[in-house]
Amino acid sequence: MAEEAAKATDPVETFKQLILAKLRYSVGKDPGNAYGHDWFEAVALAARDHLIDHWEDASLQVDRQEQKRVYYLSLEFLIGRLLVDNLSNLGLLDTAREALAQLDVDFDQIRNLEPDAALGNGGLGRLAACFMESMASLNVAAHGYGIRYEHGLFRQVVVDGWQQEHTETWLDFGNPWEFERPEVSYRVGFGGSVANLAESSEAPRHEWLPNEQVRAIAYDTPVVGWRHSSVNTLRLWRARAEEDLKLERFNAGDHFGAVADVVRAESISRVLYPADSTEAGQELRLRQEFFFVSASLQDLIARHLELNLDIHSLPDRVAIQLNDTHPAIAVAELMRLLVDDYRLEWAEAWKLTVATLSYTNHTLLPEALESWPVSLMERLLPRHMQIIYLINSYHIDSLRAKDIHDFELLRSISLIDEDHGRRVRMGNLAFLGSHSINGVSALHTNLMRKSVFSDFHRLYPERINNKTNGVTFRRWLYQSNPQLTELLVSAVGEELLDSPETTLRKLEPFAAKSSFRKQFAAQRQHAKRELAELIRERMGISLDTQAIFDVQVKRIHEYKRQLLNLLHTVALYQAMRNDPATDWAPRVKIFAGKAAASYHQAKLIIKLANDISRTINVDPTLRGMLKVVFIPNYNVSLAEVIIPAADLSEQISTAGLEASGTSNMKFALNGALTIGTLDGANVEMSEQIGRENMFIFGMTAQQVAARSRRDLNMHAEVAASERLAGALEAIRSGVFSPDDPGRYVGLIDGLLAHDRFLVCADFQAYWDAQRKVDMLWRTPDRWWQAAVLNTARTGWFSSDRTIREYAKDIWKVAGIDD
Ligand code: B1N
Repeated sequence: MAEEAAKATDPVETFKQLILAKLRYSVGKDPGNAYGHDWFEAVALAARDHLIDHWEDASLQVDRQEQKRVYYLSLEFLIGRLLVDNLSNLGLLDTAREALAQLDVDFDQIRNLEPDAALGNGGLGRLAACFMESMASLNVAAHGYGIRYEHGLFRQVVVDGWQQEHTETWLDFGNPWEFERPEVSYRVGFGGSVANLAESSEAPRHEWLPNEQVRAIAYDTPVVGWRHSSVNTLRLWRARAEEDLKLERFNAGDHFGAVADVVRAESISRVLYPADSTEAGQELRLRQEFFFVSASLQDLIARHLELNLDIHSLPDRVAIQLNDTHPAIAVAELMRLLVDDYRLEWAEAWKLTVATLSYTNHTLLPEALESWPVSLMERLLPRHMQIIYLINSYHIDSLRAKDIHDFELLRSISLIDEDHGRRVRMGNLAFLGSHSINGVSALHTNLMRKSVFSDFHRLYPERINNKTNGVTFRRWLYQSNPQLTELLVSAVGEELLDSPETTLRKLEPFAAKSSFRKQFAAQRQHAKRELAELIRERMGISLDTQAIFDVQVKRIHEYKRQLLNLLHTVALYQAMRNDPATDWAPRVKIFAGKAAASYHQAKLIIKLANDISRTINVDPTLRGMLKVVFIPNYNVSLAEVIIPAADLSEQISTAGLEASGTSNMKFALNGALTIGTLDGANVEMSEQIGRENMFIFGMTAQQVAARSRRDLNMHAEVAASERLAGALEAIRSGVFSPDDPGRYVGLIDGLLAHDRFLVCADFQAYWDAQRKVDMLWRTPDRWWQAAVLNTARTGWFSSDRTIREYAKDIWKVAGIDD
């Protein structure tokens, strides 16, 4: 009897019974005939029950305490897998592991069956996911709003060294984390005309009469904070046609025409645009942007009014953060709702809009700044186009009233670009409609003040502020690197788990302890063996885990300079071959990342990495001193395996072009040393970690800016460096592409003639920095001392710190946990 009673209160036993119940009644299987995925689903559903209990409480509490709510509008949420994240934040990870073990199921096998939710391209989308987790952990009452893409970022397959894109199908087996809310649905209009309803004596009144309506259906995913502090909601919208079938057409025999509207409407939430730091620029993209913005604004206003609050109090209870300009149409849509639907005076509506909205800029690259042709806007969103014209003219009037008449200034801050075929500048719209505009690292914010928004900054000097990015340590340390976490906890105590930002610093003295350094290095060995095993399984390449694991994983983009890394690889290869007797530090060069499908140069760089890998890996003269691997299909779950295994983190963008970077922080947190330029958040990392514990090289942003655009011919640089010339010539002449010797002629000649990203100009400095890497590697005491200090001094880059700053400075939300 006592045994029975003990069993009933044993959490492992309770969780086990819950899993079995889910398996039987929700999945419809018995343990005897369940597949791995069935078990995954049963465990996820069991975890979800626990989430729900906390979820309801959290929402009621927000209303009772009259807390201000934060709405994070983002076209991307790069979430990855959720099982371990949720279990570990609920404090159920060990319980679940043990319960499954008792059922003879291997937890580590089933966790890998969860598909990645890849609803984002790269850093911007992953930042949104880290922020959602941090907001829940800090008890900020927040909703994420985005699109529930049926297909996330494409699956990258590498065939004969070339990238191919395949549709990603994360929803094939359903999604146990989400709740469909068919009752939460809004109409979103497109096209049509604008009616003027005013009687002659009244003020003008307008009504938009769209000629197309699409339904937005809500899908909610609970987001639980650390130690289930609170549970927030990620609400993603799916597009549906108003009518499933035009029966009249169908009966008339037009079977395709009968569903044409369905296809047109539902294409809005079909697929994520695979553009990262480049403009997507197509009509469907604008439809996606307006679709999710309109549904989200309607939803949050409805929630506000349901609490019996007045529309005038919107900014007191609501803060809306625009993640880049992708949701910038919110400025015009909120104005339309306030003026046309809620009948507010223009001036009052404008005051509320600016007080409610704030905007984060993530890039200064001119090719990434969004603008839409006026003609497209007029056709798709005629009322919004009118409103944009009105905002623009009221703004210009207000400046003239302040005696500002400078034509060039007025031209540069205009919402309409008149020079490139009349386009609406979404950055300017977002700036003007927001009370706060922030950059994502100190350098980036300063450059924003000096470049894209310099004129706005002169007019509104208080608006631009900096919020340096951060990453959630729960995912990027505790979950992805449990061995290191355990070691850190053994050194500085359990406190690390709850307040890593302060506790990590206590690790500093351990950097001087040889026994601790050895344990730190042993942990790295463990992670390297796991990665090597993955690479052997997937690619048949075996690696020496004693070699430096030198890693560059991120989107493939010219400004990120994977090409610089490849030139170094080739130059190192040639040096090793010429001088095999030298005691070279063995290296494994690891690359991964996706290229936008239409970005030909980036795809050629992937091919080059694969060509170089193919040649070098089989060269017997190297005796395994150098290996090159390009791991296909980089995504969040692969990052979780790669980052803990890195010795060297490559953050080598042309200075001034990477707004922040966030993988740089994840690598340093896990103890990798950074080789990098003074770009983005690398600058602040070097301040926190100490330049002596990193390998900083190359031109500064100032030097890059000073180099004239006409002066990008690199023949002088190449003539001055035999090493660089040798590497370029080997690639150009087909050493790595004997099957197609001319493959890289254009690439290399282009680089010599016009090296926009200054690859050649930084080559020598990069080479020298890499030799310092070799030297430090040969003195393990010093290497591991620096590695420990990297981990110890990265606490500031927690996204909890970032979110606290947003909460205090921008959203003005009170009472969050410290
Ligand atoms: O945002 C990250 C930064 O850490 C990176 O430095 C920055 O490159 C990245 C258009 C973008 N900027 N712009 C984009 C993404 C998708 C798209 O369609 C632009 N991504 C970034 C987080 O701050």
